[in-house]
Amino acid sequence: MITLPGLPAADRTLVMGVVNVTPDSFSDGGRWFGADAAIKHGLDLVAQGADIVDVGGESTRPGAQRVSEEEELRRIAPVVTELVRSGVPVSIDTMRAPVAEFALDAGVRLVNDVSGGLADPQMPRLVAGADVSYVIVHWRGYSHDMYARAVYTDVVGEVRDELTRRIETAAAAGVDAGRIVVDPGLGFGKRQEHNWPLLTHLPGIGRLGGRTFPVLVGASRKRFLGALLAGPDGTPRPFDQCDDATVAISALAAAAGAWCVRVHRVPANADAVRVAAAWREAAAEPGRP
Ligand code: PMM
Repeated sequence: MITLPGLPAADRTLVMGVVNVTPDSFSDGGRWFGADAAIKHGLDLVAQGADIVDVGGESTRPGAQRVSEEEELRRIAPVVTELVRSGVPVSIDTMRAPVAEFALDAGVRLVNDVSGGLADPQMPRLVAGADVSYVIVHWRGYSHDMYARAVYTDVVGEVRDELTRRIETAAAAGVDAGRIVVDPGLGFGKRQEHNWPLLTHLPGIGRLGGRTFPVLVGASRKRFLGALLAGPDGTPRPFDQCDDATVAISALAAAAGAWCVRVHRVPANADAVRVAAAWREAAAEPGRP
């Protein structure tokens, strides 16, 4: 397993628990909107086995409109500050450099930029100047019209090419390639049928430009799972009934060598990554036919 400086190290895939401090997030919007509830939820996720807690103040659910920078900061500031103070390894989920800057000053260990540096060109330079890792997510545009950009002839190849360009931009701004994590951006400018080949090609998603990057997978409660599990009349399964499917993806992604899975419900996913680690270890034993 790849180890990143300043982040938890384990001989298994890491589990990132999600704290969305938003009234309208795709999968848990509104539940942790107040700072106190969000802080408690972050601490609970750690107690349940999360290795990292990802705090976000802007919803990226399909169709979502942007919030102002002031509002995003107001939402995340007390949560990031208190979780860092409690010793939690915190990741900041933001596309805005000023929000990331606040979080970096507060002591977060990872910047999770779902736009991969496209939304705010200042982001890579900011990260380069900080002693942290940087998640570059594949993204083609803001949520309000992201499905218009979901046009691919070879989704795996195009995502790899576009991630490679984002990595080059980040490296040119001074980001250490050894601190970069890549993420195929499931659901971001992708229709249902685009997500599955990305999942089945995870090792290739991480092998870019002659280097191997750690891969983060964020499948938790996403629409493509609801669509997969639709009822007989075609009604998608509600997102909060997709946690078992998320666990299945975590096990498969971890068995394929993912560095980390980003999930809303931690306990069963924490078990799944341990099952996968045992699976990988047994599979790697020499001498078997
Ligand atoms: N997905 C969401 C938010 N942040 N970050 C990364 N690195 N990867 C993702 O797939 C991702 C993310 C949207 O999910 P949510 O609003 O349901 O938490």
